[in-house]
Parts: sequence; C-alpha cells; structure tokens
Amino acid sequence: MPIDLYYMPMSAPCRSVMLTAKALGVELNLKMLNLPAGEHLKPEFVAINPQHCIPTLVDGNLKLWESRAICTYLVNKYGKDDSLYPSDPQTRALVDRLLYFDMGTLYHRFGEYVYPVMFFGQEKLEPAKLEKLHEALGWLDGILAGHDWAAGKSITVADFVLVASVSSFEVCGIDLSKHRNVTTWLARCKAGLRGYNEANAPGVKDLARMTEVKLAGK
Ligand SMILES: N[C@@H](CCC(=O)N[C@@H](CS)C(=O)NCC(=O)O)C(=O)O
Repeated sequence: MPIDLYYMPMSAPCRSVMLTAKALGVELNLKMLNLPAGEHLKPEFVAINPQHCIPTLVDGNLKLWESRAICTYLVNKYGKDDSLYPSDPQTRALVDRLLYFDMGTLYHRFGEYVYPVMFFGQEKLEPAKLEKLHEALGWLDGILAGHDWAAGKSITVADFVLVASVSSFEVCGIDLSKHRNVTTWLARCKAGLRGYNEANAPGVKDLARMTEVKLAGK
C-alpha cells in the first residue's frame, strides 16, 4: 500500500518529512497541492484533513498531519533502528526539545517576521521581529556548539526539521553569518544528509524565487 504525502516543495514542514523519508529509504507517493490555487481547501482534501494543512500523510488507515509528528512516526514505524529518534528517554527528550523549539520558537519567529509581508500585504518587514529571530538563532547556535549534529554525535529527526527551517531563512535574506555554529552545521547538512538535494534543495529554490518577488526592497 503506498504512503501518500500531500505536500508543496516550498513548504519547510513538508521538506522535513521528505528528508526523514529519504533517510529511512521510505518511498512516498507525493501528491502535490497548489496552496495559492486553494487546492488544500477542496472537499476531497478537507475530508482527509479538516485542518487543511500540509504536510498530511496517509498510511493505510492513518491520516496524520503536523510535520514533526509525521517525522517521528515514520522513524518509529519504518526505521531499521532507533538512531534517528533514539528511544533512550534522555536522548529522546533532547531531540523532542529541538522539535518543539523549532515549532514554537525558531520557525514561529521566522513566520512572524516574514509572513505578514509575504502573504498578508504588509508593506515593510519589522526589524524588531528580525531581532527576535536572531535571538532564537543565537540559542540554536549555542545548542550546536561542540558537536556535529543538532542533538549530538549522530543525525536525528531534529536535523531534518531544523535544516528545513534554517535553509529557508537563508534564502529569505536572513544573515546567518554571525551564527557560526549554525552556518557550519547548515553546510554539513547540505553535504551530508542523504537525499538533501532531492528532498530539500528544490523547494528552497522555489522559495528563493518567491522571496525575490515578495521581499525585495522590504
Ligand atoms: N505545524 C504545522 C504547520 C503546517 C503549515 O502551516 N502548513 C502550511 C504550509 S507551510 C499550510 O498548510 N497552510 C495552509 C493552511 O493551513 O490552510 C506543521 O508543522 O505541519
């Protein structure tokens, strides 16, 4: 039975799921939804996900949304071992902390800064919101100090989730250069994550193109 993923390449949450699937060698049946055209609001998709957000995964009778929950589900169900989402409570807690940090703080602050201009007609980006995003990037920089991957010595789902976010920030003109651990980790992810070029890079390019139109001069 195919595993369907409703997605759009530009979406960072969707890319984190695709990176996780690539790392696991799990084949996804990709079903693209054009959000600007409102395809996510069509009755057939709302019947699957009443919240009409992507990514949405359909695996047999399971219909699942919330990207970080999808990533950990895929590892729990299809991982040959637990390395991408360690079962040791303490290590898992550190991974979970990063997933929640991404959702509630890091990506959230990016959205607060960029979305009003990108999607809701606000004229200018607000410097105070950029500062808040840099504060969060500074925390990530501290978290990354002294080890290669987000949660320690090996790759976990936290890397997939965080890199989908941070690679988006990069093409939206957020200057990452003062966060040295972030920039070296980002380069490591680009070079070292299996499937990065297929699962993340094309969507980031789409986002870069949109950014040029929507954020230039703002
Ligand atoms: N917390 C959710 C956020 C998902 C989300 O905001 N998806 C956006 C695209 S990036 C979306 O589907 N927007 C359309 C909608 O919510 O109606 C996740 O991580 O999966």
